[in-house]
Amino acid sequence: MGLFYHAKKAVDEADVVIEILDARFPDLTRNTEMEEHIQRKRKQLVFVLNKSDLTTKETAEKNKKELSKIAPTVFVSVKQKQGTAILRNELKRVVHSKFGKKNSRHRKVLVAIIGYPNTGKSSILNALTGRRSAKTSAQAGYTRGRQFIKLEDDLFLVDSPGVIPFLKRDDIELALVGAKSPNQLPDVEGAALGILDYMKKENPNSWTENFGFDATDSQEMLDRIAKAKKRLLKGGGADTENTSKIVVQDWQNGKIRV
Ligand SMILES: Nc1nc2c(ncn2[C@@H]2O[C@H](COP(=O)(O)OP(=O)(O)OP(=O)(O)O)[C@@H](O)[C@H]2O)c(=O)[nH]1
Ligand SMILES: [Mg+2]
Repeated sequence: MGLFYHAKKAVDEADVVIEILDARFPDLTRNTEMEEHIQRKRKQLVFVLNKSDLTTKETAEKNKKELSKIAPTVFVSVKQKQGTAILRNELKRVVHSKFGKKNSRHRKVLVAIIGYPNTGKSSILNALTGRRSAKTSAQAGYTRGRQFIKLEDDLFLVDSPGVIPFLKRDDIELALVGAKSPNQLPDVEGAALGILDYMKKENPNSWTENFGFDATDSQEMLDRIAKAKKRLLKGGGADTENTSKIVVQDWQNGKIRV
């Protein structure tokens, strides 16, 4: 069965659905197709803004305020071990308000964890249970099926594969939000240039802050990064292909940021 099958099935089986968003790009990592499905099926939705260590507190707060108009929202950084206790409490609150206190439930309650590839679904599941039950990876598209993991007696978390909406075909955007790894991008150089353009637009000083120098445009910048990293072709020209892979990877890992 395909990845989408498992993600949709996780939603269908669940009582509560947690959608994990990237705190840097909440709008670009929302799967509105899936949200409509969640709404049709009358499942309770909770938003999690993960990787909030890669954004400022102000941005995280602003995004939380916006999303809270739609569904309960919690921001988390698995990396800095922040927000997971709050998320666990929020989850219990939502489950209790839906089913009453534990003893009156009489059946298992399932909480599905869904989201774009690489947003940290499996990491959040592990942070919630305090065990390394789900495998995680910097490679987008790592989780391939559903996995059920016990949080407490009759409360189970369901990990699911990352999915993107069917109509999302923009590789630059998917590279930007980390949903496609460098080896999944036919035009990795285009993606690197797109990321550099995004950085410049968000913060005009970001090239200097991250690389120690500036350039007039992203193509020149990529060339200069290649030379600074000594990524050169045989003839001495810049190896932009390999440099692009590094730029995309470093961006997705948060090693470079705006
Ligand atoms: N900086 C930062 N990185 C994180 C955080 N949470 C997860 N990551 C990293 O993000 C990458 C993806 O994490 P996963 O938990 O595998 O993400 P996923 O959503 O399960 O990914 P798929 O199964 O591929 O859809 C890993 O390299 C994690 O270490 C976070 O809070 N901050
Ligand atoms: Mg996963």
